[in-house]
Amino acid sequence: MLIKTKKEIPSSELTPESVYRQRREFLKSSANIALGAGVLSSGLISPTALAQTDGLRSRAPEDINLASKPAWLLDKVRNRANAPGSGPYTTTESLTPFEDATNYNNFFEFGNGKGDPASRAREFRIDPWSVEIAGEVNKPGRYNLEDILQPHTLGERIYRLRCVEAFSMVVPWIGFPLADLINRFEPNSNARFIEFETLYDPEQMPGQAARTSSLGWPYREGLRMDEAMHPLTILAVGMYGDILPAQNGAPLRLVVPWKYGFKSIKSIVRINFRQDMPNTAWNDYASGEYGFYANVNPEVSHPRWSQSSERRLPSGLFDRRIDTQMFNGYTDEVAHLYAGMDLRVDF
Ligand SMILES: Nc1nc2c(c(=O)[nH]1)N[C@H]1C(S)=C(S)[C@@H](COP(=O)(O)O)O[C@H]1N2
Ligand SMILES: [Mo]
Repeated sequence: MLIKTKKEIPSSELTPESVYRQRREFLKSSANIALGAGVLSSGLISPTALAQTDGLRSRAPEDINLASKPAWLLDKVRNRANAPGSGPYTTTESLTPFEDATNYNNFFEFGNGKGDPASRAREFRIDPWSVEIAGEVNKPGRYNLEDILQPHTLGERIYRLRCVEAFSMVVPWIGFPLADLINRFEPNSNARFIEFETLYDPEQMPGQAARTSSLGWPYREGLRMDEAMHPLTILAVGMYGDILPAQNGAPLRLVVPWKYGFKSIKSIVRINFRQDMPNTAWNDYASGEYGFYANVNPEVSHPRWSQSSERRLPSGLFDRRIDTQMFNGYTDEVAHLYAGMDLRVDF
């Protein structure tokens, strides 16, 4: 059966139209003020970036779903070192509007509907937060988020995100290379894979308690060590100029732009260095449909739909369908990682 995307909830149903309009007008004017005041005159921003003010401004506090927003994290993210979009591997494609990227989400811990994460994660708690570093490393331990992030300089990366369900977005992330974190904790020579785990907390995450939930919890993902060390692979703590909203994986998530979105695991609490390939949530659920590698590949169909094209958000009156690119357009950077592999077998 071919899954049609028409069942998906249009973003207009998620936010009442009037609220949405007012907010956009407010944000537009505040973005203009901020730009006029300093950033524009400093010459840091290209005309392309300027046209994409959505990526630059900080949010009004009520626009970020979270029970509380730690001041140190807000400061760190808002004061990121490089100019917007100036990092390596950026793109000039139009950004997906903030409202779409934050109201059309897959985060099954909060439910199966695309609007569930935005509506059910409003009071998600990220303070305190800690991450356990485990397995084949010289410096294992449980570290609080502030210590995890402390030495890292944040930068902005504008990446395409291609979901295995064949919708896609362009998102300005704020984060740092995963490789920098890996090096700090000194994996030993047994470490060939890295495994990530999301928070397990059914009290906060109703999808984990639901009888209808399909995935096993906690959500798990993994990468081969060379994929994890690749400079495109980042840990993100922010997007659109501000900290991550709960529905996008606050406070810390992975972003691996050449792989289907499900590899980019959200709200990470554990990073485990391993000798063997880890089990992963979607592969455990349906190994014939979701592989460990999950590289974006227009030539290898999902058993139930083609992967040759994608619907680029925002959704409007008409779907915008574009061709899907091999490795989501990052072939020059990553193809060498898979030299000699049959990507139909290792999908
Ligand atoms: N823990 C966890 N991480 C997750 C998911 C999830 O359900 N749980 N969904 C994945 C999928 S399928 C996609 S497409 C992306 C979506 O990220 P976004 O909501 O920020 O666009 O998150 C990925 N990370
Ligand atoms: Mo996805």
